[in-house]
Amino acid sequence: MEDLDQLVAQARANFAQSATPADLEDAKAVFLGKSGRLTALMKGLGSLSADEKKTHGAAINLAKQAVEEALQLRRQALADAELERQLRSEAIDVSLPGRQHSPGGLHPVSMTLERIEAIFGSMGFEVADGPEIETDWFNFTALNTPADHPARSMHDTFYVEGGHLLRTHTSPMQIRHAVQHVKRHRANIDAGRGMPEIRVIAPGRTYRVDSDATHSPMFHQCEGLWIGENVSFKDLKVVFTDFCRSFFESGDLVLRFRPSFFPFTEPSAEIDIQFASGPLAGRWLEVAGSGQVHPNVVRNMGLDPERYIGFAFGMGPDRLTMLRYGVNDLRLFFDGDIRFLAQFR
Ligand code: 2U9
Repeated sequence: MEDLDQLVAQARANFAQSATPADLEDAKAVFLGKSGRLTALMKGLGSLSADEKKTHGAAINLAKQAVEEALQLRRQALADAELERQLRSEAIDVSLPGRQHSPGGLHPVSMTLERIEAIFGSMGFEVADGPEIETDWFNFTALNTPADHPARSMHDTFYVEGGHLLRTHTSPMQIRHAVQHVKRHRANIDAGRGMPEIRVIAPGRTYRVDSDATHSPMFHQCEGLWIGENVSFKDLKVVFTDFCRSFFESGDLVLRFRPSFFPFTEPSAEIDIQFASGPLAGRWLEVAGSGQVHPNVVRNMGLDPERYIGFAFGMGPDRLTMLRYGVNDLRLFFDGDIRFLAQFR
């Protein structure tokens, strides 16, 4: 009969060389499978005498137990190794520093828009909203812009299908707000009971065909409008002076109003500011345009310009932000470079 000791030693060697559970199952089959070597020896007992069956059978059983024990030890060893591998691959080194998620922050121009809204809100101004894709009427005609005005030309304005355009200023929102306000109070106005004053700002994105260090195709504007039965240029000077001193946190900042022309205001004036101290001290810096709303525009709101009068202004929040933080290239606001934007967190 085959040397059982050699068989058991061979089985242990094969199991030890089995690197995976599948290899081990193949090695097991060589000894314990249906056509395995130990199974064959058991089948061979049938041809022996009773005494030989007894002694050989016992020896084969002992060998089978040894092979099964070796098989079980190797299975456990492979399972332990696999568990160890998993633990290593999923191990978390708790001594590592946490992942730094840098906190977000508002865009500097958004901070400026919020600041503008808060300051004018404290003076009783509402905040208007409105479409960025506008009609010719609300963007130009309602604002007394002549049919042949250069601003209407393609080289200044982005036109889209159907004769619509990307608004070139936020004035359309002012007109829309005023028209709605007048409609709401039409009965009282016509009955001579008047209406609550229109006091609104209109911040938002505007679009012009232009691009350089101080111009971007998309930029921001904020306009203001105060219409009542007796709102004068003096009121404009007081309101805008208060706004600038609050916005720039400079109580001794001074303004000057320089005569100018806009189709939608008459008289019109550019507004310059001058700081008494700091890096920009002594220089006149243009920050806005303004004027008394043109009678034609008052009429386009649905009001009688003999009875209703007031002022309007327009400023550039991007420019105010550049002045406030000393930024010298407008394009930095729109490049999306976190290294630049993180400075304002
Ligand atoms: C209505 C009536 C009048 C808004 C005004 C300006 C003067 C002005 C620009 C200056 C450069 C905006 O910052 S900028 O891009 N604006 O100069 N805007 S008066 O006048 C209005 C608006 C709405 C119904």
